[in-house]
Amino acid sequence: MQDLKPLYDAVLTGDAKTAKTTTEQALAAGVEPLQLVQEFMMPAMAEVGRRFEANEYFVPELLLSARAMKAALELIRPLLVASGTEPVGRVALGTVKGDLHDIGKNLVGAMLEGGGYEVIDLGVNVPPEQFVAAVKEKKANIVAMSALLTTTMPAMKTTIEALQQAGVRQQVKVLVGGAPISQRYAEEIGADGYSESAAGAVAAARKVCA
Ligand code: B12
Repeated sequence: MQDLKPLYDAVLTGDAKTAKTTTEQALAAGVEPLQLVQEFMMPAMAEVGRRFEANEYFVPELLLSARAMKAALELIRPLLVASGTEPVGRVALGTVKGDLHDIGKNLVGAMLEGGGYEVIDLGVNVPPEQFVAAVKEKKANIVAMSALLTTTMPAMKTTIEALQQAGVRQQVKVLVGGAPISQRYAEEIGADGYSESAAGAVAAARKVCA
């Protein structure tokens, strides 16, 4: 198999151009898209996080790495998405209020689409009212929230409360995820499902809707 360490290095060093060309070459050579994400891109992002924590990387490096990851993901995303089938459910997906991290959310969205769900991507920094509106107006039957900051985790609870207050909590299932989230936290705030990975998000969606 082709040496894919350059993809890992490109994400780690924030080299979007190389991330894109290596991904293109790997896909052309028949490497599984998910393998690129799980074995090279995500470990590189994890190392970026470690360096940030160790004060070896700062916000500009994070941004460059995020941009490189996005460039590669743009090529991979369409390949994860299934085509032509009736959606098995409609998901309102967003990163909660105050939080701008969207790499994980985008991956979750692509996997859910690949799993046959219609995804309404509300973007980042999504206030509770916007999730409520998506349920009411777009008839989403799953609300999927992502949070990457310990300071924005409580916005998940606030959103669940807003769904309750709007009288729509019973008609939706709520999924939560993101690096600081755990099964225990999901249960604590009254979410219906949790997964630590994008692949697991599809299984979680199926489970809560079963
Ligand atoms: C890239 C990055 C950024 C980029 C984000 C770019 C972008 N477009 O997303 C930028 C530079 C903007 C950024 C900014 C900040 N960041 Co930042 N960032 C990261 C970093 C390095 C990687 C995150 C990432 O993309 N991971 C890769 C993806 C694929 O993983 P993931 O998001 O966890 O998603 C997976 C799962 O969690 C799950 N999942 C995710 N969402 C969902 C949802 C559902 C429903 C389900 C089921 C599953 C699921 O599936 C995904 C795929 O498997 C992390 C470190 C880390 N290791 O996580 C820090 C990190 C999250 N950031 C951190 C911080 C502190 C910040 C800033 C406050 C820095 C600052 N001083 O300004 C700001 C906050 C800005 C804001 N208001 O949001 C801290 C958070 C600490 C904490 N405990 O809260 C971290 C942990 C770094 C650290 N170790 O200190 N950041």
